[in-house]
Formats: sequence, C-alpha cells, structure tokens
Amino acid sequence: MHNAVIRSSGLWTPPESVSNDELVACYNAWVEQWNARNADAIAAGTLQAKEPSSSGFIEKASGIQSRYTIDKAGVLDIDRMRPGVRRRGDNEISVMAEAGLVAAKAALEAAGRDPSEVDGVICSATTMQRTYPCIAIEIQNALGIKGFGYDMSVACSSGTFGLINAVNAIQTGQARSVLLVTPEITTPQLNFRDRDSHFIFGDVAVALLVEREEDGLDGWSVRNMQMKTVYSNNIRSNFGFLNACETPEPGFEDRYFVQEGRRVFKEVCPMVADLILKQLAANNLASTDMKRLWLHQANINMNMMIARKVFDREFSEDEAPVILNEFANTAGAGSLVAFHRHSDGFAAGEKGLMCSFGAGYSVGSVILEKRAA
Ligand code: CO8
Repeated sequence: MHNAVIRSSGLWTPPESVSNDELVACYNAWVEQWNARNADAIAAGTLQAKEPSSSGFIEKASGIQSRYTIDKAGVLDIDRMRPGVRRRGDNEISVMAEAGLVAAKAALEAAGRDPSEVDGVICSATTMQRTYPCIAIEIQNALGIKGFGYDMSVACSSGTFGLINAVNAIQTGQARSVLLVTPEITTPQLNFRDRDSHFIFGDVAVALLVEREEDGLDGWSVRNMQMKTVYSNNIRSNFGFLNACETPEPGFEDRYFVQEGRRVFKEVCPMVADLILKQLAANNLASTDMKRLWLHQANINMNMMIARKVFDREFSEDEAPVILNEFANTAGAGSLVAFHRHSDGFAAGEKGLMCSFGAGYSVGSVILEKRAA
C-alpha cells in the first residue's frame, strides 16, 4: 500500500466570459419576441406569457455573476442561444481533449514533471463528447504518455470520484503517477431558453497530478476518501445514445439538463454535512482541524449552509472559498477549481477538505494534508 499525494493542479478557461447582464438582456429580448409571436394564444389563455429573467435574482439566488463559455456569440445570439462548435475531423483533437490538455500540461509544469513520468490518465466529467475512443486516451496520446487512460462520469462528483480512482491506482501500486483531467464543457447541455436554469453553468477544465508520496517532497497527502450515492431524479438529463432510436423521438428540450432546484437544495445539503461530519469523526478529526473547505460550487447559499453545519459557527471566506461569481457551476470541476485557486497559505501538517455533490445524488469527500510548506 502506497500513500498518494496531489502534487499539483492546472486550469483552462475559455477566453470569453458572459456576464449576468449580457445573458439576461439576450433572454429577455427572446422572451419579448416569443410573447409577441404568441400574443393571440396568450390573450386567449391557451399559452402562458413567459416572465423575464433578472440579474438581481441570479446573483442573490446563486452567487453567480458571470460564466465562461466556449462560444459567447452563439450563447448571446437570440436566434441561436447555444454555443456553436465547429465539427472537427476525426484526425483533429476533440474539444474536450483540447481543453483538458491545457489543464493537464499546466499541472505537469507546476510539478516540474515530464509526461514520460506519468503512467495513466483518467478523464472524469459529467458528459463525454463521444463514446469512444476515450477522451482520456486521446489526451494520453497527445501527451505521449505510455500506460493507460479511461473515461468516467458521476455528474457533479466527477472530479472527486475521479480523484479517488487516481488515488486507488497509486495506493494499490497500479500506477506511480496519474493525471486526473476534468474538462467540463457544460454550456452545450444548458437550455439558455429556460428561465429557471439559463444562468447556472459555465465551461472550464481542471487537472490534478496524483503521485506516490515518496516521489517528491511537496503537495497534499490524501488522508481519507468517502463516496456516497442515493438515487434521485431531481437532477436529470435524458441525453444519450438511444435518443436517435427512441419512439416517440425526443425533442431538443428533452436532451438538456433539468432539475428541481429547491428540492435538490433541501435534500443534498443535509446529506453532505452529515457525510463530512461522520468522515471527520471516523478519522478522529474535528471541523476545527480543517483550515479550509473546497466545496462543490453549485450555489452560494448551499455552500454557506453546508459550511455553517460543518464548522458549527460563522466562518470567513478564506475557510470556504467561493468561485461561483467568476465561473458559475462547473459541474464536476467546481471543488477542484476552488482548490486550484485557493490552496495557498497552508503550513505543513495543516488540513483541508475537498467535497463535491450533485446529480445522482452523489457526494465525494477527500481529506487533504499539506506536506512541505
Ligand atoms: N429571474 C428572475 N426570477 C426568477 C428566475 C430568473 N432567472 N428564475 C426563477 N425566478 C423566480 C421564480 O419564478 C420564483 O418566483 P415566485 O417566488 O414568484 O414563484 C422565485 O424566483 C424563486 O424561484 P426558485 O424557488 O426556483 O429559486 P431558488 O431560490 O430555489 O433558486 C436555484 C434557484 C438557484 C436553482 C436554487 O434552487 C439552487 O441552486 N438549487 C440547488 C441546485 C443544485 O445545486 N443543482 C446542482 C445541479 S448541478 C449537478 O448536479 C451536475 C449536473 C450535471 C451538469 C450538466 C451541465 C449542464
């Protein structure tokens, strides 16, 4: 059995970001157009007029101020309202591999490692651009890594569940060094014409380099890992390979992300806090031993509620950092991006906890301990 460490992390963000005001202006222009087009049916009471969205609501309900997207022009084009992606040839790199590769290279560079020192690549994300060949194998090939690569997916817990798989590979001796890559290209799965959810997600890619502890001095030792899943339909996407064969054929809307946001909020927060508190107790730790929580970034009020339950007191932003304002919800990448952006200021021996939660339902929680300062 070998101890595993997170040696380094890397990030990719698309060059363009969309503010709440820009998103809302486009949505509201479309609503006006839709209501005018359906004025007769609305007047006759057979259709309900659509309500406008508001930046104030979005920021208050979610903490989101902007989100990155792979195509701002497409998202803000009232006749399109979804990102445009040029179809790439089979010999060109895929969109997900391209994004993941930038994050992976940044993680390697941060650790001063060469791809030849890595044994495997795990690509863990909410949705894969294609079924096969694996995106992970494409990234492995682009980096010239020998060994193995595979894809996996657990919605918003993809990052932490992927990390747990990488750590398992190190602990069992299957690999000495694994790159976990989480490219979350979420905006194509988002219905930008749905008032309840059009603001929620953004695109990003993050990577962690996970190695044997003894292969370096620095990084974060992985002290404990927990996973929990409970079946729920409250966050759902019916997009899948059977869509083209289904009778009746699903409409475009059926293929998007949908959720019962309020129910998710009420059911997931206690599940997460309970798992974290039990995990700490089982490891003879208290919340006072945690310098920082790197929580999944779905909603600021959810994060506040979970952190308050775990700390059992008011806490500072430094203890539970929020990246939602800049990134929005980046699905499986959220807690890893929070870690990447806010892992400074730890002395050797100080601990923090990375936790994701979301569709499934799923919770993944990992206790980390800083090695050399
Ligand atoms: N503008 C203005 N008003 C609005 C808007 C809007 N855009 N939307 C809703 N309202 C109104 C409603 O009509 C309602 O009005 P009224 O009170 O008059 O009925 C009022 O605002 C309140 O509406 P809600 O109750 O829906 O608002 P909430 O306070 O619950 O906030 C949230 C909505 C932000 C969605 C919140 O419920 C939330 O964040 N819940 C948690 C959801 C969550 O964490 N989901 C995780 C999903 S991510 C995941 O698991 C991964 C899935 C894979 C990702 C795939 C990528 C696409």
